[in-house]
Amino acid sequence: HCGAQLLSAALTSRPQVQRVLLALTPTLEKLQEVKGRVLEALEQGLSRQSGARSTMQMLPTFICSTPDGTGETALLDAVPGMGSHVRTLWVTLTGDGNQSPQLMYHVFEMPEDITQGSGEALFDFIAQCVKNFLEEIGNPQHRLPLGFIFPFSCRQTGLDKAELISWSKGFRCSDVEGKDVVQLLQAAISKQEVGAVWGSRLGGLPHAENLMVPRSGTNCCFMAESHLLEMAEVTSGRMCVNSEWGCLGDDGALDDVLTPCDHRVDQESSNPGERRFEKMVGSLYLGEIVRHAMLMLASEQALFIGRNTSILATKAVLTTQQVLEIMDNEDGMAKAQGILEALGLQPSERDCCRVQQLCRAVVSRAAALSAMGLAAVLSHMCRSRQLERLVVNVGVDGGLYHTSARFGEILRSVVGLLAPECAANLMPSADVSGLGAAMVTAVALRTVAQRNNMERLLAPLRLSRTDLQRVQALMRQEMERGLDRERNAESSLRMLPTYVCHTPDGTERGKFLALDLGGTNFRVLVVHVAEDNIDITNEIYVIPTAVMQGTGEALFNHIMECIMDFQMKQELMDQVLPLGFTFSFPCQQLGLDKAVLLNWTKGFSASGCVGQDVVQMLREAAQRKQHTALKVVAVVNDTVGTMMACGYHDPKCEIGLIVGTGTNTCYMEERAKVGTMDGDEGRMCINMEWGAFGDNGCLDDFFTSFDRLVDEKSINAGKQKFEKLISGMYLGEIVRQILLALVEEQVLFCGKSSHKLQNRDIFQTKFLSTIETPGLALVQVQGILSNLELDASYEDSVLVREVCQTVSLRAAHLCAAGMAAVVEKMRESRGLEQLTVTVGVDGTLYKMHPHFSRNLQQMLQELAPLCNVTFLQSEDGSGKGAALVAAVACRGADPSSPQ
Ligand code: 0WK
Ligand code: BGC
Repeated sequence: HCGAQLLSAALTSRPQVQRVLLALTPTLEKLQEVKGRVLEALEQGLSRQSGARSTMQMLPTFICSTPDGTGETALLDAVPGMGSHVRTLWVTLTGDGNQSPQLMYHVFEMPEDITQGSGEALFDFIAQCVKNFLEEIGNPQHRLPLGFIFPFSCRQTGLDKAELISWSKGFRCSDVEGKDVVQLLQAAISKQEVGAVWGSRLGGLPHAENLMVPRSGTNCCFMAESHLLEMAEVTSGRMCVNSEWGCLGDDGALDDVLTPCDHRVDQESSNPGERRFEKMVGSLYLGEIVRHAMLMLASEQALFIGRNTSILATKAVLTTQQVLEIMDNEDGMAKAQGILEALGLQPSERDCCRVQQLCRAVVSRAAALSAMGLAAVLSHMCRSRQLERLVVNVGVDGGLYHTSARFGEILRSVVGLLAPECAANLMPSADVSGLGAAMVTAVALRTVAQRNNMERLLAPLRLSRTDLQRVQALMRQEMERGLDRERNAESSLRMLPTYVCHTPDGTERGKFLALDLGGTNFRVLVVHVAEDNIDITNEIYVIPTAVMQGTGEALFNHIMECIMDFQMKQELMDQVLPLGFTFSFPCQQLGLDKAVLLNWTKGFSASGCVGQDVVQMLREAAQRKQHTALKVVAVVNDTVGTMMACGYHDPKCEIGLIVGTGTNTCYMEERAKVGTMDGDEGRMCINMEWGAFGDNGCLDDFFTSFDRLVDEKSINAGKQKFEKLISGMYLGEIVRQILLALVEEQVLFCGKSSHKLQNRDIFQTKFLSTIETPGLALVQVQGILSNLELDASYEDSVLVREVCQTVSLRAAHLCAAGMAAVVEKMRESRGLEQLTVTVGVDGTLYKMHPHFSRNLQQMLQELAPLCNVTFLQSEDGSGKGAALVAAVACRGADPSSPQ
């Protein structure tokens, strides 16, 4: 309604006055339109390419967190305030949610010439103020972190590194622009031998994500999504961005809002053409705008008619403070009378009324334009966070906001009109800048401490290239030992011959039953291998944990019930189809259809199975069920099944890799290299059982305390060590252990864990895939954490994501190191310069994790550059592979069919 009042006042005035008041009262449509331009400038400013062209510089501040109420610190601030003083503060935060910070401060008047003198003199003056203040507060012995507020536009390259871009607000010190103001103050402080240590450079307000400062100048900062802030090279989380929106319009984008008065204020300013927006809303200029409006109307005989108005040609004769007084509803007219008389203008009542209208129009416009700018920032935040509705606190400081209720009203209401999708809670700030710098320094110290603790805890999980080459060499050594009849027992790799000597050649034919046990799901399949395609029908059955960990008899009974249920449903009860059995556990293969279980893995522990022929156990279960329609012709490991299934489509597929619940690899080895078997013609597929790599201690250097905790609490402690660093059954648990440690160290969730997080396996590996999904809004990460009853802040989500990334990257790299050993072995076994080979791969982790496969392949290329390795994801799982092995077995058994 302020706009309406102004409009009605305008419409009842003399045309000249009308013209000036209307020009100073942009309509809502115009504000909406200009908001669109500001949004464009804002997003342009964020991007590296177009950033330089934008009038919104969007300067990174390297502040990536807002205060969380923890972290006790005593700090020192130095604030060269606007115009004529430096304020030094001693702030103690007591970690009580910053409810009662203790503050002591001293304001040092700054001699006028300092603002126009040398930069060295300015910083020496500030350092002297700090020294005097420390003496005043009794020179505390312990060194204090120092926060420094420098309210001029700077290009920040670190929390404590900022180059002055340009002076403003009347400052003109030489030899500072383009220099790091932190260094300049540091040098001045060292000259003074002051005890204070270093902190940060920008101020803020607790719990507010935006800070808007309609002071002598104007500016706004906000917590932007880091991945949009290309100059900052921080990809996750948020970072406070200093918009420097004072320069809006320097490219002409506000020319349709600027009035002749604004142009005159600009021409008379010390930096014509620059900071046009600031010159319309900053309190340094409002008095000048009104003066020029009065001057213009006086020259058009619409104000102070017949008076000598030459005084109005004098700069700064009307202050913004006076403008605010004249606006006052109660005694504004009297104030106007007094002020204008003091200027010798002998104002009439009408003159006073019109000057009051001008003052109100100029201040209302400043509020409306600030609201338009803030609305653009809020809409950007809402959009960039993919939110329907943004609810945010905005810290507002500045004389204009604090002293003019009308300014605040217009700011609030116009923001609501221009950004209806945002609920912005404007929080007036008392003494914000001093406390703000203290907050920033406290937050900086907290985030630096958190970062250091995070780095220290995660460092053992970050494997270097040398580490990975060592793992590769260890894997190779264990492979050689495993293939050597004499040294096989020393190796943690069993290198089990599988009796599969060929990969499919496309001549396989027939209808087969297949079982696929050992992964996430137990599947029964009927596979029809025809000339031009393979037709598969399958059904997934659950193996309850009680059955997995019960008796062997019960387990195989359960398997038989599933087979019979499937045969029933597929009307196969009367057909005795050859069956291929994918049994994804370490087995000593004694023939294509004979395999003795060596030990269980992946949470299975059914009794009475280890040391038994699993095919025989299945046959006995069939007998117990009087079921005759069962003819097992082949038992294979899931890696072999996967290799065969992919080999059917790509003859170069000679390796099978599983990265799922468990992990393992098989590959086609030269028979001559398999010392544990007779014969040296052709090749033999070797099931490496690489999950057990390191069970003999050769990998212990790479085992972190978290891995040891996961292993100790597993049902097969000391076993499957490599698997426990890589596979889906364990990654979530490793992350959980790390989160517990980070909570312990006060790095996460303000040191508060939850009952749920104490539960084993509560942090599922699929959470890693979700949390690491590119572009996933961190609010969704907070969603996963809140389901674990963890009160996660935004920063917590960023840190949790980093933990997940570190754990999954290590897993992918360890897999790459293992695979590099395999392909290099094959290349050398075959005496090749270059090896070209395909890896058939399956497993939920490999397939579902957003980065695992790429990270694995990239590192493999680096570790095995002489091998050109393609990864082929298996579509129908290893059941198809088992059927193909069965087909080969049947062809072998049929003397009439070609071998
Ligand atoms: C699908 C294969 C199966 C294998 C599984 C491994 O058909 O043989 O065991 O992948 O992945 P997981 O289900 O453990 O994630
Ligand atoms: C088993 C392997 C299997 C792998 C992938 C491991 O735990 O020992 O036989 O290939 O999991 O399923």
